[in-house]
This record gives sequence, C-alpha cells and structure tokens, in this order.
Amino acid sequence: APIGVFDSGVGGLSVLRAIHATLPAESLIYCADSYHAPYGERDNAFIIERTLAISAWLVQQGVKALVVACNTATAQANHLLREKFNIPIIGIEPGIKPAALYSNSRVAGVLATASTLRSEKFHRLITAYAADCRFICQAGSGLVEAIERGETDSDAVSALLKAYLTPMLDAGADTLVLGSTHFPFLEIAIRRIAGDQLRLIETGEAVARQLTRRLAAQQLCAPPDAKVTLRLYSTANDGIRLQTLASQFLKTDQIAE
Ligand code: DGN
Repeated sequence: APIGVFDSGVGGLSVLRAIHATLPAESLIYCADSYHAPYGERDNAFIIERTLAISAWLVQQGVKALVVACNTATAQANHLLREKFNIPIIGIEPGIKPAALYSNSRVAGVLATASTLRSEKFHRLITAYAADCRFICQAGSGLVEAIERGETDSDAVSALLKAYLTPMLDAGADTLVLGSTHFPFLEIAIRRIAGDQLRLIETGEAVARQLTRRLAAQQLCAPPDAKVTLRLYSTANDGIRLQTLASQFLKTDQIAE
C-alpha cells in the first residue's frame, strides 16, 4: 500500500522529496489542496475541515500511513486525525529545537504562516526553547501564494523576503527556521539576501526519519521487490502544473501519472 502525503498546495513536495530519498521503495500518493490554498490566513475551522476531508480521501485510496506535509494543518488538526484514523499519522512542525541547539548567536528567525504562529502547538514549542534562544517570528504573508503560482525567485518574492529577513539579520540571527513546507523552495532567493549568514532549517528529513521508524515499528515497510509508483493529485484543475512543479522541485522524472 502507498503512503499518503498532503499539503494545502505544492509546498509538501519538499517533504515528498525527502521521503522519496529516504524510502525509495515506498509508493507515494501526494494530494495538493491547491483549490483551497493558501491555508495560512484561514480560520482554524476551515483548516480542520479541509485536513479531515483530504485525509479521509487518502485513507479511502488505501494508504497505510499519512504524512501531513503542512505545518499549518499539523498545528490545527493533527490531534483530530489521530482520533479519527487508525493508521500512523506523521505531522510536521517548525524546527525550533534544532535552531535552539545549533544557533551560535542565540538569535534565530522563524518564517511560518500566520496560522501556525498563532497556534497553541507552536506557542508550546517556542516556550520550551525560549530560554535557550531568542526567536524572531514573522508571518510569511504573500510567499505561499507566489510559490503556488510557480514563482520562487521573482522581484516580488525578493521584496517580501527582504522585508521579512532584514530585521532578523539586523538582530544578529544566524539561523532561519523554514516553518512552512513551501519555503525550502525559496532557498536561492533567501541566499541572495542573506548570503551565508543564515543557516536554513527545514524539517522534511526529520519527518522522513520519523515515518521510517513508524513503518518499521508496525512492520509496514514495502517489500524490496514492490513496484514503486508516485501519484500526484490536486483539488484544483491544474494537474499539469503540479506535474511541472513536481519535476522541477523533486528533480526527478520518475513521476508516474
Ligand atoms: N505549506 C503550508 C505549511 O507548511 O504551513 C503552508 C501553506 C499555506 O497554505 N499557507
């Protein structure tokens, strides 16, 4: 059986990339809720409703585990998914802990959606590490929309990033937590502004490792001779665009369908 992976849009492809690299024998179904993206400025009830609906659809497709490749959806809905579905559910959260561990300057920026930043889950996470490190949190408004349009390095994206990152750089941040799965796709644009002052922290690989442990613990790993398929779906009528973004982002042409 495949593993289900979803995000509000194309951002979760950064997580899909990490999963595919770590678990190449596993088949994957990715669902982008692009018709409803972005989630980041929506209210909690809307995010919960969409997360439950997409998860139910993936479960119907027979997935053996579910990866919520969206920080916003994880923060709002993961506890409900665990109650509702009896398969391993793996969520993603901003890398606050590694930032607190590795920052030398003890100042780190956090770029996430407004919804993630105001969530209780995030509040608990940051409170746990606030004594070790100063976190400068910034909602990345406008960035997810741009990435959904396929823009990762335009003038508009640079202007937004400059506005968001300058206060962090001025405060001496040496670390930037990419708290949305869309943001790893901005690496080139971020580097142009921040040079190598900021170490970028993304959590897709941590999710892939966690998934590996959960599959092994429940003996759900694919047999080595299994045929591998990657299937991509979008709720918007833009399958070809998703395909193009996926091959651009995943740097693979192994995508079936
Ligand atoms: N990719 C989502 C996340 O990780 O929070 C954010 C996208 C959105 O819908 N705003």
